[in-house]
Amino acid sequence: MANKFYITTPIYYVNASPHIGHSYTTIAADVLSRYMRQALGKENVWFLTGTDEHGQKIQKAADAAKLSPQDFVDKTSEQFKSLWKSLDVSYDDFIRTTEERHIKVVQKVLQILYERGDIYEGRYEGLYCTPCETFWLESQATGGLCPDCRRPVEHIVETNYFFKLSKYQEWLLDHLKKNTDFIKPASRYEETLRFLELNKLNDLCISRPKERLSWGIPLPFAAGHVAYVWFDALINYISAVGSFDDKGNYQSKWWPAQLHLMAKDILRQHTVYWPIMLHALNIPLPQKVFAHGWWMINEDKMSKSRGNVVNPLDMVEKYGLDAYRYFLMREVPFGLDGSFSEESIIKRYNSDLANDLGNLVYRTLTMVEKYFNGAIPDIKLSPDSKTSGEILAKIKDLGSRVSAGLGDQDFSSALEAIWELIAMANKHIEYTKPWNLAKENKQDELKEFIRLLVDTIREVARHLYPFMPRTAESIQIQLGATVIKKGNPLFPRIETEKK
Ligand code: ME8
Repeated sequence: MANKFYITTPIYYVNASPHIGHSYTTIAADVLSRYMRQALGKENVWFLTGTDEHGQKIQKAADAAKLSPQDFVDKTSEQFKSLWKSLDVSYDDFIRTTEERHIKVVQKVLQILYERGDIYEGRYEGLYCTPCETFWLESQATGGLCPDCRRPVEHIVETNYFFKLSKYQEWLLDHLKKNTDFIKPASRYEETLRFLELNKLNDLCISRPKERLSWGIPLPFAAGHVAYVWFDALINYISAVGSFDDKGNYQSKWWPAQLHLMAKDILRQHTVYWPIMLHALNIPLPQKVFAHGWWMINEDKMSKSRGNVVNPLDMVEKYGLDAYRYFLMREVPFGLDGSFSEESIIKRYNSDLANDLGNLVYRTLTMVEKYFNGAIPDIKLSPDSKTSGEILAKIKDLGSRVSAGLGDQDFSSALEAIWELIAMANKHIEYTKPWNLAKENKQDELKEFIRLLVDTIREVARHLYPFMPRTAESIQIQLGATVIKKGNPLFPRIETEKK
C-alpha cells in the first residue's frame, strides 16, 4: 500500500442541481478519505472533487437561465460546494475547470501532444448528440436517436483536431492484461477488455469549432477551436495537484491517484481515454478506477435528463444526515445498481439504526446510570472470560474486516461486520438478563457485563466514524472518559402508520 492516498470523484456538470447520484459517489469518497486519514494521518490523504464547467450543455443552460456562462457556473458550482458542506463531505480541494490553474495545464497538455504529433488536424463528418456532446456511428444511433439520452442526433461536417487513441490501443490492452486490478469491479474490467478486443479505437475528436461552441478552453495552436469538454475535464485530476507547475514538475506529491471513483456511465472515458492521455504524456497511471452502479427510480436511472431526481437535502431533512449516509453505503453492494425509495430508507432506519445501534447505545448507558450511577466500571476484561470472550474476539477482528472491506471499496460488507458486533452485543444483553444479576447482587459479573458493552460501543463508534461522523462523535461524547453523559436516543423510531 502506498503511504499516501489521493482519491477523486468525477467533477460534476453544473448545468443542473446535484442529486442523490452525485452525493453517492462523493459520500463514498468521503468515507474512504476519513478512513484513510485515521490510517495514514491527515497530511497523507488528499480528497479532490469539483465541477465540470465548460461545453455545450453548460452554455445552453446558461442561455436558458439568461446568464453569462461565467456567472452561471459561478452560481451553480456553489450549489455543489454548499451541498457537500451539508453532507459533511470533507474534501481537501475543489477544482473548477474554469480556474486559471486548470486552464494552464490543459493548454500545456494540448501543446505537448500536438508537438509530439499525437494531436492532428482532420475533418469530421458524422452524427453528433449535442446534449451529450458525443459523436455516434450510424450503427449506434438507431432511428436517428442518441443511444444515451434518446434525443435526435445531428449530422455535422467540420474541421477538427484529433487525438491518436488508435495508436495506443495495443499498449492499453497490454497494460490491462498485466494490471487486472486497474479497473473495478471485475465486471467493468471485463467489459473494458472485451470492448478493446472487439473494436478498433477511433481517434478522439478533441476540439469544437468556436462558431459552434465558444465556451471552452482555446486550443493553443488553433485559435478557431476550443477543447472538447471531456478532454478538458479529465485533466482536472492532475491539474488540481499541480502537475506541470512553474518548476516543471511533472509529478506532485499526490500523483498518481490511488483511486478514481465514478459510476459506470463514464467508465470508458476513465479506462480508455484517460490512461491513453497519461501514457502519451509520459505520466504514470492512477492505481485504480472504480465504477459503481446507478441509483434507479423504478426501472430508470436517476438523472436530470430523465427528470426523476431526488434532492439529497430533502432526504437529510426527513431522516437525518447520518441515516442518509448509512443508507447509501449499506443498502447496495458498491458496483451494483440499486433501487431508491423512501420505504427502503425507513426500513433500514428502523431496523439497523433505531433497533440495533440506537437501542444498544441507549440501553447500555441507561444501565451504567442505573447500576453504577453513571460511572463506567473500572475493570480490565480478559479474552479468556467465558462470558466476554466471544464478543472480545469479535471486537479484535473488526479492524481487519473493516479494513478489508474498505480496501476493496466494499462499503456494505464493512458495515455488515460492524453490525454483526452490534447484533452480538444486543443478544448478549437479552441472554444475560442484567436485571437478574443486579437482583442477585452479582456485582463482579454485572461490572464485567457493563464494561463489555461500553467497550463494544466505543469500538463501534470508532469504526463507524468514517461512515457516520456525527453519530460516532455523539456516542463518544455520551461515553465520556469515566463518567457517562447520556443523551436522547440516537435514532428514534419512525412510525410509518402516522406518515
Ligand atoms: O459525467 N447513480 O458529470 P455528471 C449513481 N462531468 N451515481 C450517479 C447517478 C446515478 N443515478 N447519476 C450521477 C459527468 N451519478 C462529467 C464527469 S469527470 C472527469 C467528468 C454520479 O454531472 C456518478 O458518479 O453527469 C456519475 O459518474 C457522475 O455522477 C456523473 O456526473
